[in-house]
Amino acid sequence: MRLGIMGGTFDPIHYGHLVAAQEARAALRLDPIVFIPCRQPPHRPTPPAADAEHRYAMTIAATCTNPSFRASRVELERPAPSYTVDTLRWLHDEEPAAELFFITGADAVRELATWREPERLVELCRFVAIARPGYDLGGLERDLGEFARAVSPIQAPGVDISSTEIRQRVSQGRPIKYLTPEPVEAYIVKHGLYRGDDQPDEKGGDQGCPSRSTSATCHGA
Ligand code: DND
Repeated sequence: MRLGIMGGTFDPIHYGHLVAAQEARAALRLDPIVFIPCRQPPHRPTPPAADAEHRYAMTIAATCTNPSFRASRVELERPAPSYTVDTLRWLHDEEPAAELFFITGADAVRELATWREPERLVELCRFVAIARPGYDLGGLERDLGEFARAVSPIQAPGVDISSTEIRQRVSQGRPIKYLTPEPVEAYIVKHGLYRGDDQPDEKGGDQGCPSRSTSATCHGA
């Protein structure tokens, strides 16, 4: 099995993440691809805007129509911070015969030497670096140095969407339609995420939102 892993904060997940995963899947014949929202990203100074359970529910909402995509709670079940090396060790133990491929933006993988236990990381998996059109792949190899051998760059269509922009748009009352799948948009509205005010959200409410039990039925990651 060639197992793709898409790790992220997913605050919220959007079409940029989904296109990147799909391109990696096609280019390297990966199946399945597991989306793993982190509890607390180790490299960000501030905590995510949305609670980890909300980010997980949105990840399920975005991925459950693709038979090759899964969502996993593995990093939600561990205490923060969510180090990738711990997740890869766990996956390696769970699926010893699987080849592991960690999918990440080319910008993010440039910082690989600063991740926790980078030498162990490159033993456990191959990194798939998603390069958008115009990205200088020569520069990437130079910056990666000794780790370049563990990275497969692939060119992907540029989908210029960021979670930051989606959060800003929501807080300003601007549209996010067509930036993220409709069920994610509906989830954000329903739970009042990213509004930037103090209104309580409806987490755990009874109005038909994705719950843990329906998620498991949908995905079983
Ligand atoms: P992000 O916070 O960048 O996630 O975290 C990415 C992953 O790296 C997480 O699993 C982190 O735990 C892990 N990490 C980072 C640094 C250190 C360590 C681990 C460590 O263990 O020491 P986002 O939700 O912002 O983005 C998810 C992925 O999608 C990223 O790789 C990002 O570059 C990529 N991305 C896009 N790709 C193509 N088109 C777009 C994209 N927007 C984000 N529009």
